[in-house]
Amino acid sequence: MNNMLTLALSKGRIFDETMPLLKAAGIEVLEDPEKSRKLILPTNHANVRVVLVRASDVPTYVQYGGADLGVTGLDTLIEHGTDGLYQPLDLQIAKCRMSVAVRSDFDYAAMVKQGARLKVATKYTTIARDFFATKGVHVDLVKLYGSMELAPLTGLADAIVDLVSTGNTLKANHLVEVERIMDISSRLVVNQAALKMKQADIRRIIDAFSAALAK
Ligand code: PRT
Ligand code: MG
Repeated sequence: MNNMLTLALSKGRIFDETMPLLKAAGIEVLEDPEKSRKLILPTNHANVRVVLVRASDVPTYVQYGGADLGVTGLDTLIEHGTDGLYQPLDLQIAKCRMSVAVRSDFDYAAMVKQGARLKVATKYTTIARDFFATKGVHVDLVKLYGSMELAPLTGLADAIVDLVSTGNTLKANHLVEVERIMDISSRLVVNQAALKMKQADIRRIIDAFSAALAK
């Protein structure tokens, strides 16, 4: 088991968009996570396996060595912190942006100019706190775990900080994007001890991924 290489992925867009990169590295996952209930998926390499974890658990698995490497959104990585994680590559997948959104009838610019205290609901409290601190805007943060769009509609908050891709979810809930905080994509993260112990195998994957990205 000691030469086993374990890659942590989350189901959905990260799994789907990592597959072509793995293929470029000669690695093929032998089971479809949408059809199987297995959490450990074998590959065509006896010493490479994929473990399926919640997106927000990927950095934890890699940090503590439950997986040697993983793929995680920059949003998740910032919120978790980068201790013990080597980040060799921006994989340019699962792209979106982190934005501030408000109800279309809320005058965000005026509130910010007046130095008002904004109530902001988000799952991304670290990113939100840093962003508004840099702007010098006073905020009360309300931590949520999902459906952020509902917060301004129910009076729970004035604004949300959330990921936006097409913008369709905001539009469907009569919210408008008023600031773009940062562009988001997914990163390859590697356990720092594994990087030393399994250097050749991990290097091979990093090199194959970066060659595929350069195309
Ligand atoms: O869904 P679950 O609770 O299991 O976990 P998760 O939401 O953390 O995982 P997942 O797989 O949904 O997201 C994994 C990563 O994909 C995130 O950490 C981001 O880095 C990235 N990503 C890229 C996105 C999106 N695009 C995205 N659109 N993550 C979430 N969304 C959400 C967005 O917040 C909005 O509510 O999808 C909804 C639809 O977006 P629109 O703008 O296209 O309507
Ligand atoms: Mg999701």
